[in-house]
Amino acid sequence: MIFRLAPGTPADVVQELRDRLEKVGVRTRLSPETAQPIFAAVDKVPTKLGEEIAAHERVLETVTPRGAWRLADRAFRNTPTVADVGGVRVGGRQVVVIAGPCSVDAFMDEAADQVKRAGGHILRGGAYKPRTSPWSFQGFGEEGLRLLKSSGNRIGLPVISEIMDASHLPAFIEHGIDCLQVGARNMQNFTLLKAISSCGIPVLLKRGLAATVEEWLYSAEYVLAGGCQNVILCERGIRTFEKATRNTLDLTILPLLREWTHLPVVVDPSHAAGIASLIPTLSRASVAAGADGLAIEIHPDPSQARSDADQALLEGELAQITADARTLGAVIGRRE
Ligand SMILES: [Mn+2]
Repeated sequence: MIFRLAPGTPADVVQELRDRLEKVGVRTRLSPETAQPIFAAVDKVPTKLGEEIAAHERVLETVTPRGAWRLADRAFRNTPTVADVGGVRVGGRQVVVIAGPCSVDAFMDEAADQVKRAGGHILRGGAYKPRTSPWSFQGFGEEGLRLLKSSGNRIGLPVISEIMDASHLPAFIEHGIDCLQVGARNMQNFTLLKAISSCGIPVLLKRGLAATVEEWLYSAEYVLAGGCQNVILCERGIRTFEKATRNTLDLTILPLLREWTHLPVVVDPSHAAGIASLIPTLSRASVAAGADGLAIEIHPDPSQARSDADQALLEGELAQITADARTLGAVIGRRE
């Protein structure tokens, strides 16, 4: 249950109400919301006590979350979360474009220049690659993180890279990676989610290949529960019976997530489609459906990309997508 209190309620009153729950073994968590005090009861609230607290003069309303998540629920914040990724606001008015090569490779610097020229806001690049086949390119590892950050620094953009194992976290911290991407295959790797949740770095959580929205929000709840406020959801296509595309982009859940959670949502049309020519259209559709950002794979010479060559776009195509995102964003009221 989530208790939403009147703006200006003194902290000691909030604490007193929480204490009444804590005393009977109900854990509570305070929202980081500043507009008004909001707290959640993590465990089941005894009916009579719940009614008593709801009747308190400072309690405006009580909300029962749709699932057993608490911190990810829309009611836990007054205004939607805006995640800060190295100074770039994800979830604000601007549609944020995350772009770069699938894997960090010898073209990293050139790709970074293209992302910058094309109007991208965050530079991506995979250093540790979760590949379906063990014989496929596995990434440059820590050296990839160093190259990515060096490119990001040179062009003045924050960087994001996928973390596959908690033992790699010190390297991500040491190289100043601005956002940790948890890939689709690791969405329910709860050990990893717990390990990265308290390091202070924003987390972009991709939806699992066959994960429901509920399962996805529970994973987000793990990261929030560990203390990370800057959580970004990323829809990247789900597995369906359709084989013509790599995955099926599920845009239906975008307006649904707006009702269920306060977390920002970005869309990755590259991995959803797996086919370069489809990505510009899917990008426009994503922005129209309310995406806070787009994650796009590009490569200066797709024929030489070490992974995901079929879905890599060229600089001009990325520039068109960022221009379209700005135009469409304005049409739907996201003026910068
Ligand atoms: Mn990729």
